[in-house]
Amino acid sequence: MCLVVFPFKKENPQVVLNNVKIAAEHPRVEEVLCVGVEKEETYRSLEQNIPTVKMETNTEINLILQERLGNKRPGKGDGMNTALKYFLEETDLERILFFDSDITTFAPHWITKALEGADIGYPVVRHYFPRASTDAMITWMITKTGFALLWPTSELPWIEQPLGGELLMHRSVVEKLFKEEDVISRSDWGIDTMYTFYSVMYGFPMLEIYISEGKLHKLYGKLTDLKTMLVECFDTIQSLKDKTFSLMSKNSSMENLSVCNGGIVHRAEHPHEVPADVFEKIGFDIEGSMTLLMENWTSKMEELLDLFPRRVRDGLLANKKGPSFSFMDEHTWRETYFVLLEHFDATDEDWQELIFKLWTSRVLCYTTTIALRGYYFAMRYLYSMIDRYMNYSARQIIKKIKRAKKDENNSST
Ligand code: GDX
Ligand code: MN
Repeated sequence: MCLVVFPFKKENPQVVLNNVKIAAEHPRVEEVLCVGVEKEETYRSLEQNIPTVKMETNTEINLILQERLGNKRPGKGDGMNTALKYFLEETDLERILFFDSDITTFAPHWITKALEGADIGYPVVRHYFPRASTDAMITWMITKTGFALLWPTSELPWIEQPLGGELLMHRSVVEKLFKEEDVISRSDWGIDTMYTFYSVMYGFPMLEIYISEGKLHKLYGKLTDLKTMLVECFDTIQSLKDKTFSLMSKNSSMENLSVCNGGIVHRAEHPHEVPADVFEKIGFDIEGSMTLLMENWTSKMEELLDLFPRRVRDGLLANKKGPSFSFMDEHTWRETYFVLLEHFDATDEDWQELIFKLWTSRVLCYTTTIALRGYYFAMRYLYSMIDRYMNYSARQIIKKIKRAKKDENNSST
C-alpha cells in the first residue's frame, strides 16, 4: 500500500480537491497527504472540503503545513521533504508517490502504472510526458546539459524528465535520501534535481513510464516566472559539480546494489502517441523574451561578462541596441555553461539576471534555428545535442585519466 502526496501552494482548490479525490478513490492507495505552505485560501478550502471526500472514499486524507527543514528559499523542497519525514515517521507504508497538485489531466492509471512498475521491482518510478519542442527549456538547457557535461558516463543524462514532480519511491530510497544533507537543505525548486541525482548516485534501479495524454497544468504568466526556477535549478547542479560517482560507490553502504560509475539499471518505456496539441503548442512568448534581453542591464552585469568568451560577451551586450541571440549555439552554450559552473553566484542579483539573459538567448537561438523546423526535427536535435555533450565530456575525462596515468608512470621511473 502507498501514500500519495500533493504538495501545493496557491492553486485552484477545485483542481487540487479533484486530484485528491482521484487518489483517495484508488483501491491501492492507503492514505493521501496534502502539504501546504501556509493557511491561505487554498489551504482553507481544502480543510473545509476534505472531510466529505474522506467520508465518500473511506480513505485517510491528511492536510499539513510544510516544516522549515532546509536552508534555501522555503519552497517546494520543504514541502516534499516534509512529506518524506511524515512518510518515515507517521506511516509504515512501503511506497510514496508525489504528484503536482495543479494537474488537470490526472487520472487513476497514473497511480496504477507507477505501482505496477514498483511491483516488478523498481524502487524508483518516474512519470514522463510528451512535451512541446519549445517547452521544458530548463530541463534541456540546464539540467540535462549539466548532467551530460558533468557526469557523461552516468545514467543521469539519459533520464527523460529529471525535473518532473511526478514519481514513486520505495521506502528504502526515502530512508537514504532523508539522511542526505544536500537533499534536506534543498528547500527550493532544486529539490527535483536532488531526488534524481541521489537516487542515481545510490544506484537505485529506475523505471520511467510514459503518460501519453500529457500533463496539463497551470500555465506560466511570463517567462520571468521561470527565473527563480532557473536560478535554483542551476545552483543545485553547481553545488553538485565536484561529486563523483566512483567515490560515492566506494563509500556507499549499498553493497547489494549494482553501483557502477553511476550506471544503474534504468529503463524507459517507449513513447507511443504524441497528442496533436503538443506539436502545435508554443512554450513561451518569443517577442516578450526578446524584450527581456534588452531590459535591466547593470554595469556589474557588463563586468561579469568579461569572464566569458568574447563572442558571448559581445553577443549578449549587443542586446542593448537590438535583439541578438543567434550567437548562442550549442557550442557557445557549452562554453558558457562551464564558465557559469565556475563563477555563478546564485545569491547575487546581477548574476541572477545575467544567467537568465544567457539562458534566454540560448532558448531563442534554439527556437528560431531548430524548433522552427518542426516537432520531430527539434526532438531529434535535442536528444542528439545531449549525446554530443556527453561525448565531448567523456572524451575530456578519458584524456585526463590517460594524462594522469602517464604522469604517474613518468614519475615512478
Ligand atoms: N508545499 C509546497 N510549497 N508546494 C509548492 C510550493 C511550495 O513552496 N511551490 C510550489 N508548490 C506546488 C504547486 O502547488 C504544485 O502543486 C507543484 O508544487 C508544482 O508547482 P508549479 O508551480 O505547478 O510548478 P511547475 O512550474 O508546473 O513545475 C513543475 O513541473 C516541473 C517539470 O515537470 O518540469 C514542478 O514540479 C517542478 O518542480 C518541475 O520541475
Ligand atoms: Mn504546474
